[in-house]
Amino acid sequence: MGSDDKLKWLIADETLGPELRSIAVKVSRGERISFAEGVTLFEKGELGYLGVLANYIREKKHGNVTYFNRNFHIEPTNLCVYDCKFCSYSRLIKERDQGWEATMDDMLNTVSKYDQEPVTEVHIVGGVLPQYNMAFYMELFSKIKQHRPNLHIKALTPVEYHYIFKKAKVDYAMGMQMMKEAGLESMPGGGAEIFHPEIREQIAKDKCNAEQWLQIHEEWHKLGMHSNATMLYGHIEKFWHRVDHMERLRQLQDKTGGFQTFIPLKFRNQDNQMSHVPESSVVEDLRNYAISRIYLDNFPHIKAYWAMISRDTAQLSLGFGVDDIDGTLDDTTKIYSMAGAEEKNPGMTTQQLVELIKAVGRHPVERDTLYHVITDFKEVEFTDEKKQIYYQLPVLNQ
Ligand code: V47
Ligand code: SF4
Repeated sequence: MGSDDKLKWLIADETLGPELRSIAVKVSRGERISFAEGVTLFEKGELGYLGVLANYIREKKHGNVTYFNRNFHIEPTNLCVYDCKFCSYSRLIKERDQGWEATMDDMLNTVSKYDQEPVTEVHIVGGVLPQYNMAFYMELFSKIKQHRPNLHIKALTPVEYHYIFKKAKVDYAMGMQMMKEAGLESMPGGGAEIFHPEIREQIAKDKCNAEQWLQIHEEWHKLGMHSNATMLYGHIEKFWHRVDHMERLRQLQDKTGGFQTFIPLKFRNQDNQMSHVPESSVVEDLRNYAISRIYLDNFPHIKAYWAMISRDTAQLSLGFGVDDIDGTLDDTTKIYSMAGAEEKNPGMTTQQLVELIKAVGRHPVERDTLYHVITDFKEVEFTDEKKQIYYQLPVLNQ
């Protein structure tokens, strides 16, 4: 049975309550659901029901296609002037002996390490420290672009931008323009956490607030540029805080159209100030992906960040609205392994990612940051010879 038939069958199910049936009808007509209906989905939607709705939308938008990209991470420092309660990664400045502070040369050396690798993107994000100021990042971005012009720079979040622009006394519009001129091409989705102040003030006090986060993305979108958005869920927030978070994103997206991907981030509780808070179950994670897909009708993509959940959950998520499973990143990212993610040394080869996607009947496509197709892996079987061809192709394009 296809996803259309499954939705029709669900709507005809007389045991389904009127609220859930009316939401299913809206989805079948491509209509937007309301805030109250979003809360209803969280409170009453069972996994099977949510999966039918989310998979219907996913397949209308993307068929079976599942995207991934080839990227690497640079984390300039794990020291931070902020003290987010969920953060397992950051060491406050007073714990400097447990931290690292990469220099400009360290970071450029990391970029050079990938010279022979067919990566298309560098993702730069880390803690906030005074020496990583506006001038530093502008120089870093322009040196990376000089070294490898086709490497897409996806870097920093409104948490860093708000901090460095304030210090440099430039407004958000001017600041983002200057970053663009220096070589920034996209903004990752981090720092969003939960927007509502009732929660944000308890877990991420002092750093940029919801309005500032959204305003920086808006200024970036006004320049014709793209970004992602995240939501850190499954801790002390209530369901309606999640809907509030998505509602604010949906409204900004109606205005600018600049968001590409929504990435729900499951709260991991190892080694942080919220270790007493239990983690969400896999069922709750899948429900959350599905509701994100249903609620955010104007977001093209929903991403499961496989390094944070298990590979099995990443595979399952492809039936619950997810169409992107991030990148082949190697073990350069520490944020998640330090928070208790399943993947201690996150890294998957292209072959592993492709096989993981094919194993659940989906169609793997390697994309660049802006979702242009780099390689369609539908028919590709990995013989040794092919492996070489596919590893070499994008390098030749640099
Ligand atoms: O903002 C920190 C989260 C985010 C924990 O845009 C935690 O493509 C769970 O945003 N448990 C940064 N999450 C990472 C991020 C990201 C990752 C992958 C791809 C993209 C993209 C963006 O990590 C932070 C915070 O929300 N985080 N600590 C934790 N204990
Ligand atoms: Fe700093 Fe980011 Fe950790 Fe907050 S989440 S303490 S801003 S590194």
